[in-house]
Amino acid sequence: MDKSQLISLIKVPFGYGAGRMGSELGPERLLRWGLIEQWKELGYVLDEPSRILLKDQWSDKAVSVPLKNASKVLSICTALASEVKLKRDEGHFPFILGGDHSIAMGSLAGLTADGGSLGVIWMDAHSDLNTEETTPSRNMHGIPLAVGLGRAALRLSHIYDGAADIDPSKTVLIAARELDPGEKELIKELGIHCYTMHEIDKLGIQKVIDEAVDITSSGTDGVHLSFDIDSIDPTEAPGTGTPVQGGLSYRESHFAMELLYEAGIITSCDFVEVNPRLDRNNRTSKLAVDLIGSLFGKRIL
Ligand code: 4U7
Ligand code: MN
Ligand code: MN
Ligand code: MN
Repeated sequence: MDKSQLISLIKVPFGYGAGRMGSELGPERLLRWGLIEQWKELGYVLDEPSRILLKDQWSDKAVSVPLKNASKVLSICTALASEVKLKRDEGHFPFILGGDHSIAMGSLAGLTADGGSLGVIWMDAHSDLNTEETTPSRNMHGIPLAVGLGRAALRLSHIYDGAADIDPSKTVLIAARELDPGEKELIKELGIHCYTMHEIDKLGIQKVIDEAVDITSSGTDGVHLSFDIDSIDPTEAPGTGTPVQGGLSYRESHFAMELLYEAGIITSCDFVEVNPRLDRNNRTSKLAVDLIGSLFGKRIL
């Protein structure tokens, strides 16, 4: 991201894809803790106050996807996809603020609709690679990457006309530590680069990010960062619906964002799964704002 490129903040206050509600409160809370002012202090310009996808864009019309709240999720994703595509076509940096992680299907559909090839960095305690067949919860925030890779019955092209599957060899998982059996099989079958917490412990976060940058940026037209706050350890980020022990430390997560800024490869971003209802003293919301700062070049000195 360079400062001449306008940032399009797309707020998606939507939490029906998760098992518990509350992430729909994320966007307003991050704004309250100074997200927009921080961008301005760093020298960025937003293309307009902010875009918001609202209730009237959710539909309850019947759909054939056998998962919880499928029709609401699909309608918000279709609306989001067209917004993301519009902003990308205008040359802006789409920053999608969730909301639960099911909305990433909308981001990916909008980003692939122009036919370019997209690298994806998925920072998450989970891989979000369940399908309609393998999901143990039937929650839609557990499937968006499988949909993005064309491995579920639901496809990105069902969400948005012209959207294309993402190449698994240009996809990297970082911070994974809770994978379901079907997800593990898919990772192996597709050969997805998966840096679990074990690899992060072994190699260090700097090497992991360096490799992820190479994998996702060579031969692609852009790299999308899909950042699930549950990638971070729950001691630092308790305000999320599916916390898992043993996550990224405070500094590892900041360092990762700082390195991604330095690499200069990220062309769009989802920031999801902050649940203010489950938070303690706004710790998670404040950390989220700080991390976004690091991703956009905020430095200690
Ligand atoms: B998140 C889970 F079973 N895998 O499918 C599922 F463990 O977007 C969790 O990464 C999914 O927070 C978590 O429901 C989705 C479960
Ligand atoms: Mn996720
Ligand atoms: Mn997760
Ligand atoms: Mn979650």
